[in-house]
Amino acid sequence: VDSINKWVNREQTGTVKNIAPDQKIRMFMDVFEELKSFLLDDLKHYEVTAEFNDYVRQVLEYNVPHGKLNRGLAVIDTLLILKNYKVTDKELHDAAVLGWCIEWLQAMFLMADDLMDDSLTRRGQPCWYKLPEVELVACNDFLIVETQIYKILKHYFGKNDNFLQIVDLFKETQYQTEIGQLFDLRTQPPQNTKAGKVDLNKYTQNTYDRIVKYKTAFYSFYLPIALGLLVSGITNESTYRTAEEICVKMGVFFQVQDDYLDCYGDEAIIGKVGRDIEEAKCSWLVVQALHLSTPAQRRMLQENYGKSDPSNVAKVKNLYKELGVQQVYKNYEKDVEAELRALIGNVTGINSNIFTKLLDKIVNRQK
Ligand code: DMA
Ligand code: MG
Ligand code: MG
Ligand code: MG
Repeated sequence: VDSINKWVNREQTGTVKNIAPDQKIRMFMDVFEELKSFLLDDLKHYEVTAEFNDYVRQVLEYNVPHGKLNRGLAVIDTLLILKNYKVTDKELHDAAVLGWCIEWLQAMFLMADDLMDDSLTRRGQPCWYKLPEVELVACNDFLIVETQIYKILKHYFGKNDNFLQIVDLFKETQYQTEIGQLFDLRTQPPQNTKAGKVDLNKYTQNTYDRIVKYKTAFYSFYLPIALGLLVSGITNESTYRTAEEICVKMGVFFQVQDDYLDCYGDEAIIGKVGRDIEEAKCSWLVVQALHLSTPAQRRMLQENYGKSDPSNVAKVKNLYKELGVQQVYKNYEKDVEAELRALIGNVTGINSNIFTKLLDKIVNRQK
């Protein structure tokens, strides 16, 4: 809580007047340092030597803080909006700690996801498992990162009445995401029989919607808002259900953007190399392409989708171009933004800016 005063401008009344975005990020990073110190210090209870303490430090520094931090910061924004910027240091600090727990969860999922997706880079650096000194040890590393979420929660919230509720929310969200990853990974063909085994019949809109709702929407959108509601002291169930409905829609939109950027994004900006075509992912793009394809075009996809050879990938991208998939995306983006703004406009009983703030961050995103 001490670190909070450094970055918050206060009126004499003690309420927060204003937090500039860069100030907010600096404060958030201060809390990261605090959590990292807590966890590394706590390792002394496990007979961890300096060498291994340093390894855990590297795991954290490499994997946790380098993203956009949208999810973590959304907890703070939700608190500030719901409390009309009248918050205590304790509330802000709690929101920052819970925000970081989402970033820890995200780090854990990405470390595992990159290994399973055969990815090369993440956030502008090699994937953790790609480091020669790491490789499959990454599996234990992401388990450590996951358990640290619960070490943090116990340390900061263990004596709170709502401790069990917080833990259950994290575990439930984690399970939803894992189920989503199961859908994702078992819709693509198994790694070792990839060539020629792509089953295009699986790549339907329904299947797509189910995959991305579970693998992305809950942890990326519902969890930050739900934690923001929780630190703001909101307990009525109907608010959480409204939030879930909007957040799931927004989360699906976010993953459609991720799929779009995988093919059309700038690697230098998104910080990762797109591999959805090579991996035969049930991507939004291939679902749209199949929907628009003639039987001949479908055969052509069958021949080329899910192969690593650049000439096969180029043929798939060419077909997307022929079918105007990019324009389909632009239309979808406009439609879903309008639909979400209408849905948010109908929210009653709570300041709907908590949703607008999230939506504004992702509309037209390039990364
Ligand atoms: C991301 O799906 C989902 C989780 C739970 C990490 P993805 O594989 O499309 O993500 P990315 O493109 O970032 O690897
Ligand atoms: Mg991936
Ligand atoms: Mg994946
Ligand atoms: Mg992706």
